[in-house]
Amino acid sequence: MQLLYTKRSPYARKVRVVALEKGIHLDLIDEDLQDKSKRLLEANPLGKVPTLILGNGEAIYDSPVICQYLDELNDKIILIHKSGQARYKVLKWEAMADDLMTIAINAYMEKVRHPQDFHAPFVSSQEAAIQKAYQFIESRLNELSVFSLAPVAVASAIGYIHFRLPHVVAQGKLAQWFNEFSKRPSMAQTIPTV
Ligand SMILES: N[C@@H](CCC(=O)N[C@@H](CS)C(=O)NCC(=O)O)C(=O)O
Repeated sequence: MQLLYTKRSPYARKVRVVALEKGIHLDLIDEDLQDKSKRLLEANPLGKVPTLILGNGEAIYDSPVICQYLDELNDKIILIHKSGQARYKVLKWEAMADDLMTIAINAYMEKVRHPQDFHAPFVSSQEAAIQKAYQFIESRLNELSVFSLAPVAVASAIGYIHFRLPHVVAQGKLAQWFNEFSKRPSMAQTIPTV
């Protein structure tokens, strides 16, 4: 299986961590999002990463769907409970973490696109949303103490914020949790880089 990805993408990081934890080999194909490959544009109508291409050529996206696909490939370690309340709890955490990634990307990109005249109220509102999410996560760290896709998604989001918005880093107990979780080899191998 091939994973079209970038080393920066937090959504792709989540997928890569899932694959590493489950011992699933992915051929990583680094995409240039400023000059998308024909392969990416043919595989995914929106040209987004991550996109997974199966051996038979079928493409799978987006990251939540890829994570579910990979999780069902083997039982080495289960990251998404198979059914019931526990399953929806994990998926809800993932949804929140994915939106946190999107908020961070939007805040970062606004400054990249308009370095001289970025929309300061927009950036401030996005950064305030990140702080609010930090408080929410810190108050529920017990829900992230058992390994699943939930902490993987949350840590991938925080890792991206630390990478792109270093003035909005997590503090206190949340920082401690993040630093500890980041010691997992799957996390250490997927630290975002340009
Ligand atoms: N909902 C998608 C979001 C993926 C996404 O937005 N990826 C970004 C990179 S981090 C991307 O491909 N951007 C390029 C573009 O939108 O043209 C997922 O979870 O996979």
